[in-house]
Amino acid sequence: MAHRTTLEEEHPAKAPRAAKTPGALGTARVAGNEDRERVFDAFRRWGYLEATLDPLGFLQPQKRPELDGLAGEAADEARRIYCGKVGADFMHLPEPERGRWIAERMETPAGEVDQKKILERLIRADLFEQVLQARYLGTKRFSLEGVTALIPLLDSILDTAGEHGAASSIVAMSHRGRLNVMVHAACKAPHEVVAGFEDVDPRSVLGAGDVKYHVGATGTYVTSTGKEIGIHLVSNPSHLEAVDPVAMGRARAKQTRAGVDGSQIDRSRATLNTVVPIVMHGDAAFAGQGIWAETLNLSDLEAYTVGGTIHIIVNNLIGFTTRPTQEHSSRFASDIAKRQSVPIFHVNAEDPDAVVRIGRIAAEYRATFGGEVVVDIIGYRRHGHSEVDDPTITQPRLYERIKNHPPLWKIYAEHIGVDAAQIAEKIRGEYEEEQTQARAVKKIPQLRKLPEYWAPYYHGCYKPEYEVDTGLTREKLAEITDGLVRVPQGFHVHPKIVKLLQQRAGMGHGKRAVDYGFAEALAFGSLLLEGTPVRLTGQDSQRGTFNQRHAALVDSETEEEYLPLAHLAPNQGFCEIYNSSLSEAGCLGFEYGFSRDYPEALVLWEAQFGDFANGAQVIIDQFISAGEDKWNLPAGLVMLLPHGYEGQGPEHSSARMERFMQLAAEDNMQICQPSTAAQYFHMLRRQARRPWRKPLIVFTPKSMLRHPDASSNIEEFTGPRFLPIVPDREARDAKRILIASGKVGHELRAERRRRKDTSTAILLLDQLYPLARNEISAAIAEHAVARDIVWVQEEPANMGALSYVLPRLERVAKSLGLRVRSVKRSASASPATGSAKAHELEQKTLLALAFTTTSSD
Ligand SMILES: Cc1ncc(C[n+]2csc(CCOP(=O)(O)OP(=O)(O)O)c2C)c(N)n1
Repeated sequence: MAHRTTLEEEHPAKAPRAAKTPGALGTARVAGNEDRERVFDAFRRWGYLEATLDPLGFLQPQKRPELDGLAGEAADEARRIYCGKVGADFMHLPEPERGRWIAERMETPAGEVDQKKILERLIRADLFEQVLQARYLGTKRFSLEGVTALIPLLDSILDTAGEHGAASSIVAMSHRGRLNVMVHAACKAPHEVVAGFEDVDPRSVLGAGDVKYHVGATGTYVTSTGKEIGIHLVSNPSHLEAVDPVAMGRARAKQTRAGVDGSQIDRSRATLNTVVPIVMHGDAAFAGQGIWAETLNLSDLEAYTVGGTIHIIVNNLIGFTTRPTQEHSSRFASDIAKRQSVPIFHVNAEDPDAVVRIGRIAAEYRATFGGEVVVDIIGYRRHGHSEVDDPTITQPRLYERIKNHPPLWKIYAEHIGVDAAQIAEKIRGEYEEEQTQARAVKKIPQLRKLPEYWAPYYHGCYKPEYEVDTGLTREKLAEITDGLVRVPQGFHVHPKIVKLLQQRAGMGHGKRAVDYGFAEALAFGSLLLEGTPVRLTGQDSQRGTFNQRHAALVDSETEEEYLPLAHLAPNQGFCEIYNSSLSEAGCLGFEYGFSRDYPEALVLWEAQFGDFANGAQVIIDQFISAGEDKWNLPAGLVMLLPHGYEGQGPEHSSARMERFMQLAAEDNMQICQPSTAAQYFHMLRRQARRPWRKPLIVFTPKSMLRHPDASSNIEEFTGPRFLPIVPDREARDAKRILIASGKVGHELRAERRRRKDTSTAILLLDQLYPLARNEISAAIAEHAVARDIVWVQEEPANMGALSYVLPRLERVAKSLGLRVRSVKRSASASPATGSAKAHELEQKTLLALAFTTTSSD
């Protein structure tokens, strides 16, 4: 039988999840008050289920046996408070003081609200949409109508946040009501926003730019007491919820800027309250999207906390054509937030006074406890998913009801006894005038601008003048080394780490070759001493997945942590190196966001193995790769992706290099695979010291981390620079030139030694994008008698850098009169074999072929 739901049957008897902390809140325990308290506690716990939350009445109150039969003065009062137009769902909070605080707020009579102002805002929110509807029929704008109380809700949150010290707010949201928010919260001039509908200058955005309901906006909101709050509406892709971690990372960066003093960061409540993150969600997306669940889990972690985000679910009880019974296995879309200490306030969107009150409580809660809070504002969607969509096909009864339902401002005007017709006409006139102005606009206005801390940096296409030298003197390297191997008095160092520190001391003083782990520490240490902050996060990144980093030393008796990099000198840059939660999309999105607002810092995210980065594909595709092209927004984030075929199976080998190569265009990113420790050092320093800010994708080694062939002599750290291609000065009279990147290049060199081959040159391509054609030409031209060029990669033919590199190498080779062939594994659906022995066989064959393939094959 087909699944059928009648409207009234929706959410039949889905039991809410059991609360985590049963028991009374313990407020006002005066003798004789116990009964009253018991009654109140029952309503505090279950009342939200009986609240009247849906203006159209589809989401029926759910009767609870615990509240059945409770009568008397206390029960009446508690019912009025907890089962009205607000459903406060907070008894799952494990901290009793938070619960008490909320109960007290709920049980104290609501303060005055400015009803005239609320009415005006509701009219504005509605008529802004209507003027657009009248003028741009058949154009998508994702109207807010049905949940216009969002605008007074934002007013209330911002006004309250202002009282608690907010100087700016990072605001993220999807399509629904975005243009409305741009005008009424980010306070952009309506004609600038409306100009997006005119599409006046298509040539300026050929192949680039984004649709109007995705672009960001910066503006200034003035609170009811005249305080200015900078609003940063974050640009976002269509991918719902993908912006959540980005907004959080941006907020963290801005809070860090507000609290930083040299190497120290003040994260007091007062500092965190200066930047307030507000994230708006659709109900279907909130319940369904994993990236949001990952982001929520970051909220109370030291590495990520922003002192609480205020979440608003703009809940129209529908997702495109899908009703809630098909969207979430819970009564409310918001229930996922209950897994953490997050209060949820459901509020009927047609009680604007209650909405405003809840906005105030939510913002106060965040300012007081530094925790996440959810406001689930429940209304409806007046039109189809977009305005060109006919919703009567899928929800005929719902839309019949909506058709006859007056706009909120009319209901509210009547409720407060005001004749709003004149105000409405005046406001309509204003927006029509703005619309006329929009038609005169010749060029689509920039709704946002980069903050001033971006002024020293460039983006766009690469220019050689951006290059800088990255070498350091031996003395400087020795000085950094001494700082890196120093531990505080009384700190108990693990015996293995004692040895490691001794070896590192030897490396930095030129007594033994420097490996990758220490090369990285030298790069970070040097940058920190130059004042560049360093922030690195990833799974197990403090120690390093391959036991290579040891950035945080652990006291073997107390488990206390010590970061030598954070204690090099009093006036150094701040250093944050954290183990991340086990998330890719959430954590990578966060660091992208952080890098967007901290161009002075070297910001790195590390995958456990590069292959896992595709869990964050949406962040890679939508932000890192395309962010500059769509929104003209630069970022200097570094992604570290362990790579290399070492017999560890299909998910621990490839890092999906082909995906990054395919995304590369218009100098949107850099893709590197440094072949030696010194190359890694120069590449990291270049990324921070060069004024050009671009994402940097790095394929990092695994087995080569400590391999002598990839280690570097200390002299190589003295300079001058990173080489995009490492030439071969060993092979004389080479007839064949092998070009490879990463570990396989070293294996080819070892194979050459084994074969005592003197007729093969091996070039290591350390920068795959942008491809340095001149340097490649020059490195090839050093081998004048060579006839063949062979690209060698470990990946199958349909993967790796081959599709990108080969045609470009062919062009270079052609100009030199040479031919290019390639050696690779056969095309395969899976990146690598699961058998270590099969891997060995394959690898042997690959190396042999590289030395035997000829142009006549
Ligand atoms: C990740 C992702 N999947 C699918 C879509 C296509 N899509 C656009 S809007 C929408 C429904 C969203 O519903 P909801 O979150 O409730 O927001 P509303 O539009 O109702 O405000 C869908 C499925 C998308 N934009 N992003």
